[in-house]
Amino acid sequence: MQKDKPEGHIEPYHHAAGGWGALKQVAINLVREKVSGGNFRTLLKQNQPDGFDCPGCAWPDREHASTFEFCENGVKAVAAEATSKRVKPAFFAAHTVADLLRQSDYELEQHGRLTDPMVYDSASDKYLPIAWDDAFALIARHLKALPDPNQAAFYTSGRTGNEAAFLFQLFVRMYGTNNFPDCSNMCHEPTSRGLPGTVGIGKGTVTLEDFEHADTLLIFGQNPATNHPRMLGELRDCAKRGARIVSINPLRERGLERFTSPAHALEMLTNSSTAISTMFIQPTLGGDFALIKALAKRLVERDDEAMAAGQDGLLDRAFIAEHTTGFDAFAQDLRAQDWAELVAESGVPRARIEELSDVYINGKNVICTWGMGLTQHKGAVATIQMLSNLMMMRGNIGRKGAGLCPVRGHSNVQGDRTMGIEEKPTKAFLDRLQKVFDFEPPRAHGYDVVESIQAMLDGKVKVFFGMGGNFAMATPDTPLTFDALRACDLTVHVATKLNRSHLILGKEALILPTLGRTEIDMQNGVPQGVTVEDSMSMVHLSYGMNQPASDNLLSETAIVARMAHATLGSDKVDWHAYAGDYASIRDAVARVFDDFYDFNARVAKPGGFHLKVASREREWRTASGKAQFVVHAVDTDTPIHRARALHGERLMVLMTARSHDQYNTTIYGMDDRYRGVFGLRRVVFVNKDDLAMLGMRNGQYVDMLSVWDDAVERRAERFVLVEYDIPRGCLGAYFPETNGLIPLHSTADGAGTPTSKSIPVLLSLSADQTPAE
Ligand SMILES: Nc1nc2c(c(=O)[nH]1)N[C@H]1C(S)=C(S)[C@@H](COP(=O)(O)OP(=O)(O)OC[C@H]3O[C@@H](n4cnc5c(=O)[nH]c(N)nc54)[C@H](O)[C@@H]3O)O[C@H]1N2
Ligand SMILES: Nc1nc2c(c(=O)[nH]1)N[C@H]1C(S)=C(S)[C@@H](COP(=O)(O)OP(=O)(O)OC[C@H]3O[C@@H](n4cnc5c(=O)[nH]c(N)nc54)[C@H](O)[C@@H]3O)O[C@H]1N2
Ligand SMILES: [Mo]
Repeated sequence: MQKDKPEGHIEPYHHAAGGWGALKQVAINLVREKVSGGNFRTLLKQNQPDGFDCPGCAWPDREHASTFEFCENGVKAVAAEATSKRVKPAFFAAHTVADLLRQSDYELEQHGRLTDPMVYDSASDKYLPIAWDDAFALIARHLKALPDPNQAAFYTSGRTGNEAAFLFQLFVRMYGTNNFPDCSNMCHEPTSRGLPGTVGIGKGTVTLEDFEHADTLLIFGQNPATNHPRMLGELRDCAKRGARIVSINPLRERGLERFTSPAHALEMLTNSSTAISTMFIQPTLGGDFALIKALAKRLVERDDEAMAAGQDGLLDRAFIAEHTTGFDAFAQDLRAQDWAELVAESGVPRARIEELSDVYINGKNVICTWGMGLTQHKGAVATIQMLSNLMMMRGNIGRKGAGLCPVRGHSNVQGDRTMGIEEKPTKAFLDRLQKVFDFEPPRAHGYDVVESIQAMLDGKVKVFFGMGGNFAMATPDTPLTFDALRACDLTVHVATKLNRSHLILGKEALILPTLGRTEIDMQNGVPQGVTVEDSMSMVHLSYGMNQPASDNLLSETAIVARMAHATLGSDKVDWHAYAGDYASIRDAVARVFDDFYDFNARVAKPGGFHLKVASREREWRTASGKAQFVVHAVDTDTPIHRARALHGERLMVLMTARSHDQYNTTIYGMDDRYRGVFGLRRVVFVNKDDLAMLGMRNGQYVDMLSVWDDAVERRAERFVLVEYDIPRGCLGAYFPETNGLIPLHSTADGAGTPTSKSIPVLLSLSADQTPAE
């Protein structure tokens, strides 16, 4: 799908992350997007107390800081929204959908901002303009015609602000379903499902202030130089203070090694940099569970030795006694655990495990952070629970300078969940909604992302509504997902920019263009602010600064309100009143969620407020009222194990991750600077010794065939082999080009997250070895 540019080349990156290279890229992006002078100023307001929240990632800001928070990829996200390029009705008049389908994801993105609501016309195979009221009438007609509300699914991507998300879930539940597939199903779902079983709540326990007091940081499965660049600034400060930072990542990410802070003039002028990671551990893909269990086992063993020698133990016995249950069974399981299995499954030699264990034990205040490297695996829930166990053993939860830090993706993915975008809502939440809004909410659990796709394939879901995102490309099993969407009676996408999902049509289809967070959202003549919740549970209010990309855009909140009015009428809820004054939505939120008391008053304060996370306060919302140690065995019967048993060492495990120039499915450019890849996306990183074993050479083209227990053939073709510092048996490539290799049914146990980072594949040389044009 993605056409590689002829100038594609590989050139190892030897500099620090950040620095002048990042500044240069900022300038390039502003020019490329033709961002005008007025909108330049927007950038200075990014993450400022009186500005807007960055639509890039969910990393928090220091007090919504007083200094300019610089971030290359935040600028890219803003520039992409503030672009002066437009996709007008004339554009659609000039292109059939079949034409547009031939364009790459990169090309589709480059056309600019959507300006008008459009409806698909099958006679001409084109999108035609439609009046907003007609669009809502069309949606209402379809929704009202469904014999069962569960035949509709309502997707949310994580940029949607709290106000729109709250109103959206209220509408959908009043309509009658809990079918809320959302991007977190593909992202941190294992965190949200795993942590409640150990510490009672599926959120992180730290705030930025804790980073000032941590002496040890373990960074699991994350590439912050690309995906959370502002996190590097925080890590830099930790490193300067002498904190130990360990990266645990199969791929030796250059961006985790050294960082030049663009916010510090001296570092920039002297071209100096700060070393970030003092230690780099490279487990095999999916080996983290065994590695973390090994650290826990080593800790118990050393504690047993110390106690036998009459010394102080190494466990936080007071914490364990007062706050936890299940420790004895957990420790017994660790003592009985075979070392050889842990070493083999983690891919980390015993001596390295012991070194890492020493770092953990010597840390007085330890923070563990993690990203997609832990969550997108079959055993992700168990891995996250094991990490929680490890932290609990030394009381590293609910204490200053220590704690659990899942690093979320989309800027409001955590807030959307808090607002009730949840296919498995709790009874308490539904009861409350029922009381406040006087209706009978649906009680049956709804479909997540993968289940929604299956339901569409089975004819059980006929209407798909996407609040943002790019459902067709972000999800696994691409050809099947396309079939699923095409089987719908109606597909609707609320979007800022054109993407492939808009071209994978149900029998009828709509594109509804919306305001971005950087734009002024005027309702009844009053500019409205929206709130978001970041990865550390800070809730803040933000106002757009730019003129809207078109006069014919509606805010997401207005879209929900008008769709709700058209479908349900306004007898029970005055949708227009809510959409006319977002503060009134916040008042409703406060009536539904106790933790949002005085919402409007508290969020008016610059920087907002911290939403209570009970586990941070050592209040355990588990069944026992205590934090729970959970026993898990190493899983040695996974699709990977089974495929390896069949194919031996030629079976490789592939992970799919982000390049530096993409935002999920949005391709901003063709480079991955820190990994030294330029002008190419179809690359596959491979270990040198595996190349020799396979009889292949760096630079050759290969096809990937994924090997699952079903009989379906899933292939991805013509990827360039790039020799890289990655463990043997492991491969890395970018998504979404590789999503077709992942079957719908391969998901994380207990979370439903596609296993995007453990795909068993076989490589073969492509028939055509001539370089791309
Ligand atoms: N610029 C930019 N920013 C973004 C995004 C973007 O696409 N572009 N996406 C946003 C979103 S939605 C999200 S969820 C986050 C994602 O941010 P990350 O969590 O950093 O996501 P990935 O790029 O998928 O890469 C994860 C890292 O995990 C490592 N990894 C892969 N498999 C394993 C494993 O088995 N074990 C370990 N220990 N490591 C492993 C990879 O080498 C890689 O360094 O970023 C958010 N921010
Ligand atoms: N193989 C593989 N697959 C993955 C992953 C992986 O690591 N590997 N990562 C997964 C993860 S972590 C995630 S979060 C998902 C992401 O899945 P999604 O959230 O569905 O995808 P995005 O690419 O972030 O969506 C981009 C689109 O959102 C629209 N958009 C942007 N801003 C706004 C806005 O303010 N409002 C509205 N309404 N629309 C807007 C634009 O039209 C843009 O084209 O992908 C998942 N898929
Ligand atoms: Mo994500």
